[in-house]
Amino acid sequence: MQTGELISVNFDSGVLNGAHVLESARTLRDLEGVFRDEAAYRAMDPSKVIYRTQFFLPVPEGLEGGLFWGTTFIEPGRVGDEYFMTKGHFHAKRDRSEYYVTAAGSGALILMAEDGATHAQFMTPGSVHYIPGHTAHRVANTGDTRLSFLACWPSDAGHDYQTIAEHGFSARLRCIDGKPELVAER
Ligand code: PAN
Ligand code: ZN
Repeated sequence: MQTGELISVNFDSGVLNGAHVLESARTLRDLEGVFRDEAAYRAMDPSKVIYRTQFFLPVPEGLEGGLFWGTTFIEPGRVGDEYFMTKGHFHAKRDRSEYYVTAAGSGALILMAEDGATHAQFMTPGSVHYIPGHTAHRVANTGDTRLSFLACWPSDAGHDYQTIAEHGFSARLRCIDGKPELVAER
């Protein structure tokens, strides 16, 4: 039996194990301009890690027909009244879709169509989220513990961060009276 590039996933923590698993981290410094409360952002330690990713890329990036696999771990916390969250992106090839599956913690997947229509799906261990093409996606950790979710996406999807950097999401998930609420920006 051929094992290939075998990796494993711990379904309780979402942690990936295997020789070919890559890792990266995003600190507050990397999230400049993401949160609305600039003063709160400036008052925090820029080297604080907000989220980490592990990923498995069995084929070259950009190859049509392949699939990538990864886990994202978002720490609990807030900048002002906004929960720690991922930068968010459209796929560079707009029609490429993706699955997210929650392993641990609780949060919200914020989805924005190209016309700006935004909605959120609650994430809880075991929840499966289909992200259609042409839809920007970002995850916020609304709980008190680390949020981990698995992801599977096409190897030719690519990431368009620029559109979000320029225009943002049309709604933000804010903590209002202790509860997450999606608030329209404009
Ligand atoms: C995920 C994301 C991951 C980190 O693997 O890349 O959660 O979020 P950002 O890429 O927005 O920083 C995915 O959606 N891949 O396509
Ligand atoms: Zn994606």
